[in-house]
Amino acid sequence: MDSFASHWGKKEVTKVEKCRICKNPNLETFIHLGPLPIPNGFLKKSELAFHEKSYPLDAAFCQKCGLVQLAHITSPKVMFKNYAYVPSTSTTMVSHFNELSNYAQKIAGLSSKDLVVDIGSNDGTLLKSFNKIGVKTLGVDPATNLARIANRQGIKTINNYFTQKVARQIAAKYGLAKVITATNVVAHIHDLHDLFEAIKILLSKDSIFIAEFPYLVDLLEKVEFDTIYQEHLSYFSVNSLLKLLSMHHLNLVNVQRLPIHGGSLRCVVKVKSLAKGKNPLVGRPKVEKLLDFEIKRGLLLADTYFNFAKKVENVRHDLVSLLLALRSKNKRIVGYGASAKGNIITNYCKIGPEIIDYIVDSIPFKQGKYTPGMHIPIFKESKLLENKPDYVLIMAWNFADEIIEKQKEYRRSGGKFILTVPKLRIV
Ligand code: DWN
Repeated sequence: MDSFASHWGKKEVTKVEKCRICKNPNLETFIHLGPLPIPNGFLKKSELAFHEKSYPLDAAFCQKCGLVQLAHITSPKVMFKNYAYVPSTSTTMVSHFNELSNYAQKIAGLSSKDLVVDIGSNDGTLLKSFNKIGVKTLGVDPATNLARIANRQGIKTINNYFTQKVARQIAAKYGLAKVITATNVVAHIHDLHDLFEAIKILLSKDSIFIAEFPYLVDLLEKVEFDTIYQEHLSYFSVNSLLKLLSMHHLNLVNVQRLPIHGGSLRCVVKVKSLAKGKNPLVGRPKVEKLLDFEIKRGLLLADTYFNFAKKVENVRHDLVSLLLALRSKNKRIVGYGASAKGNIITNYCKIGPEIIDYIVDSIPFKQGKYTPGMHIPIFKESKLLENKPDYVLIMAWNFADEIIEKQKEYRRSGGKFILTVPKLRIV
């Protein structure tokens, strides 16, 4: 039985006894947001009457390797078997993935004989961009509903978790990958050592692994506490990532900050001891620069995280006060984007249907359902102009520009948007 199955079995929650990267047993928990329902646990009306499980949600800091990580982890089976996150519904995401595939082609020199493997390939949106370039692609994703969508669209997808066992099966059947991608999935995986050994099985000396994940500095600086939830097990800095890669003889050859998802890192990784000069990859100065930046920002100090926890309390207080003040003036407020982070905000701040009348969302799977915990009804986006509420709390702030542009008619009619990141404001 591989490490994945042996770890979980029937358990739904496990306390993290030691750091996921360096095995340090002295993790310092700095924030308690839960217990809360899992943030993608949308409910049908018929399910509202039943007991809804909540799961621990607390984050800890490892002084030894710098990794910020959840102090309890919830079984992937609870979270990912039928998954509600679909990037293809956002033009921001589609254009981001097109840029990523072009970037990968440029630095890896992809041709039609090359294989690209996407870990956590979701509905195949990223692999579609690679297909346009004309390379062979293969997705791996544990969400049965999403793998089915991808396969139906001709994006070959293995419906499973990406483990060493699956990597060996892929290598035997399809050969090694020229590029492996993992966008917003590395932070979701508990056994990072199994993950990187599995990645190495598929990497040749000329291959590259490109990972994108939210950047810890952005989370701290913009108080993006609503991105701390049961799906996100790790919150990476360059410092903690380097510690992890060095344990697997992997090199971080380039890193860049991206604005996507409230601030992310794009990391280019290669197998160590590569022939010099073979790849036009930018050198490591960017890595060193970000490492220095992180030290200056206090990312190696526990106090930084305890101070962050105090800022989160302030955000909760200020947001709830604003919403209650608007309601006291009989203003109607709705939400926009039934996102995982939105469900953290509503559950942590106890913002229910008595404050937010409903939420509009573009994803058909979510429309007609209710949010986990607070049970706020979700409708199609068209309800906004039909109903014309006074205020819209954007709960998918990472797509605020796209949403405000899409709803300029609502704004022209006098509607106002409430944004929480990077600071609480009405636009
Ligand atoms: O890591 C993850 C991030 C990348 O995405 C996943 N674990 C889960 C997921 O988090 P999320 O649910 O907060 O994802 P989104 O994509 O930020 O959620 C956006 C929500 O907003 C979706 O439900 C779709 C909706 N939306 C909309 O209604 N109209 C989005 C856009 C752009 C729109 O125009």
